[in-house]
Amino acid sequence: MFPTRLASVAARRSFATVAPASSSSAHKVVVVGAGTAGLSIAHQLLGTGRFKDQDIAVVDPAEWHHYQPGWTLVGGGLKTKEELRRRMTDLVDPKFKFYNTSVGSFKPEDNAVRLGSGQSLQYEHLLVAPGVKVDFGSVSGLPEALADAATPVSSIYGYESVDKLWRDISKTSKGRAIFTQPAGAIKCAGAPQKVMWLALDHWRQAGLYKTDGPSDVDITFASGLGGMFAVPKYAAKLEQLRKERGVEGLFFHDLVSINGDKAVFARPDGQDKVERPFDLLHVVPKMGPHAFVKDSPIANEAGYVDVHDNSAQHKKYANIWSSGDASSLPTSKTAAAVTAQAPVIVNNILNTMDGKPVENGYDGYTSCPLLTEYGKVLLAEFKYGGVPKETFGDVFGIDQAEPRRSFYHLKKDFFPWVYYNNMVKGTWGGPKGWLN
Ligand code: UQ1
Repeated sequence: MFPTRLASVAARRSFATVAPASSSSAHKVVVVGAGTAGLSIAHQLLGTGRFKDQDIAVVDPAEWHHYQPGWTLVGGGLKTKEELRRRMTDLVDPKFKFYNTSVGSFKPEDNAVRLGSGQSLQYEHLLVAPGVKVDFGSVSGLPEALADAATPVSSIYGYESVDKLWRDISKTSKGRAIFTQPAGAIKCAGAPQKVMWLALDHWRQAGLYKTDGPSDVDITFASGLGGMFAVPKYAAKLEQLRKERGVEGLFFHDLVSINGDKAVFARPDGQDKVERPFDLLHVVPKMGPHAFVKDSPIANEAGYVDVHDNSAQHKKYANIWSSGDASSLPTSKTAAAVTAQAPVIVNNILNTMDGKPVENGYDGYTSCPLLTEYGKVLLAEFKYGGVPKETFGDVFGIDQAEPRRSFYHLKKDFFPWVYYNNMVKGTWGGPKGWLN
């Protein structure tokens, strides 16, 4: 009797692990990506109480989830990269089926996603939120320079190199520091200058940087774009700061390669390339959609998931939704944008399940808490069209283009806290406060 019982336990165990793929491959909602958008929306859906265990599947190959808005703080020596990450398995609710693997391809005509493992998942609704790829290869010589601890070349846009910038800033006591920003869409368009403002403040406090005369360290902001920021109201303030602080602005200078201690920039309209020597170089590479999104039937021409601007519903497939950096939503790529997109998408998925119309509730809200020095942040908040939509301006009648200490504490202390305690758990609505 004893051996039989053991045998039956063993049999059950092996059944559990070798169960045929089809038995667990149909879900009400499949969420691709367990980043800010994927986790917020998946947990908000679960929180409605309308889903049973395993009704929702989450797909992501990563072992770690990173609070990337905090990486500017790592660049400025204010936080460690380790304190900003969590294990995926600690963030994904056990009521989800978690496929800790990559996506191979989308089969929207069959309502299916094929995983990298070969398994197929059927869905009633699909949320596509895998983010964008940071293309370190877009600047020739960059991968090699980042990997070499002896070069003064860093990038806060990758876990491996995010802490190299602060080492370089602390080591630098003279010479030319160049901070770049590429042409094209990137995550958090303010980050390339946030780290520059912190570096400037650090050197200023160390007596190495003077805004009103010759300095030991000189600073250049080299951008592939035409100005400091895309929204006129905040661009004006940031351009004023740049001039007041004596930072050189090289606009329409798009970094294309690193040759030893020289940075090479492409110029528009067939103008000759510009070469600049540096003693410190902070690089922001180009970014773009992952190949499995770009080369799929759900992408637009640019490679982003082709959704309506105000509902996030796919333009061709009514049961596909997209949020965050991978979506075609024409706003800037931030976690703050996701706070406003998530409740709209959750409502729209439920409405569609109930045969009700979708709401066009997303107005393009996004935000950029822009560090301008240690202790101060300019809190840019805006919607589609670059129109300011200021949470505190509207309540307290203040001008958020003015850098403030209170905004600094929001950025450095409150947002990282509320992110892991509430946002990824589906209970944070950004400017709307706590949900439920
Ligand atoms: C926000 O909710 C959030 O997420 C936690 C951020 O972190 C990245 C932000 O930068 C911003 C601006 C918000 C929006 C919230 C308020 C209160 C303005």
